[in-house]
Amino acid sequence: MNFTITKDQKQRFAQDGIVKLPGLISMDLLAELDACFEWSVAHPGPIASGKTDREDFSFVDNGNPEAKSMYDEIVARSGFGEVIAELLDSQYVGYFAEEIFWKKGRSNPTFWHQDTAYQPWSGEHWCNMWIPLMPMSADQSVQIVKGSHKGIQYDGTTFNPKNPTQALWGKAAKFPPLPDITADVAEDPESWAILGFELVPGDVVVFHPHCLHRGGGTDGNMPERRNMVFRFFGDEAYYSDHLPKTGGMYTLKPIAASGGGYLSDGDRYRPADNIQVH
Ligand SMILES: O=C(O)CCC(=O)C(=O)O
Repeated sequence: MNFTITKDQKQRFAQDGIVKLPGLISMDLLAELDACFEWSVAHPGPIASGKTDREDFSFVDNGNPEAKSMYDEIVARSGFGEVIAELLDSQYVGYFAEEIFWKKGRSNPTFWHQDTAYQPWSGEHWCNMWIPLMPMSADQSVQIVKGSHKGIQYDGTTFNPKNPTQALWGKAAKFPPLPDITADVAEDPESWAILGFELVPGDVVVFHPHCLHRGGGTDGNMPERRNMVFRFFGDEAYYSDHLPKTGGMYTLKPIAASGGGYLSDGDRYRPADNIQVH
């Protein structure tokens, strides 16, 4: 992959928690990613949500075990590992898994959340590579609260369309409730410092998954959105025991460590099942 990360891009990611890498992906690789996307839509995994056989839908698939070898293979030869190593200043880069988003017609945004309310992750060296497969406005693509990757852990959302801030863990955890950023911003556009980018295919956005972030919905003005996300971790990525063992929507399973046994609090994040890509 012929791409040099600039000092400014490194600084943006470290300080803001998000950076746009314009034109990172070649049209050939993009065509391959598009074919992977089509495969994922045709073969939803066990936790996929949304049906695509209607006018209005929001389809999301996440870490499909049947798709693992396909995504491991393409990510390993894509050159993304080198780019992430440079961006994070990390010797090691591991690849976690894919997430697929296809929204059409009238569909809700992906509500504000931090991935660390769902995953046992901590440390500086985590990133989501957010890849648009069609042109998008800043409002339609991913947006973050500037600098929130350095901030506190809020409760997660259950992604209930009737209640976008419904607590994921509630009393099972001591997290502060998720703020209603959408409502706050509707009342006062300056209430939160929000960053996002207009994108065309080939561009990539990289952001830290502890950032408060959301993805746009679709409507009459922007009737379709297709994108995929690849998650990576580096030297300073740790397993963290900050999530309750029970009581939320998810039961976290123990994660087998690459060195044997299971990951525990404070361990460098090196799962047996994830590949090294740099
Ligand atoms: O694309 C979206 O709608 C949300 C993206 C997201 O939540 C993520 O990348 O973790």
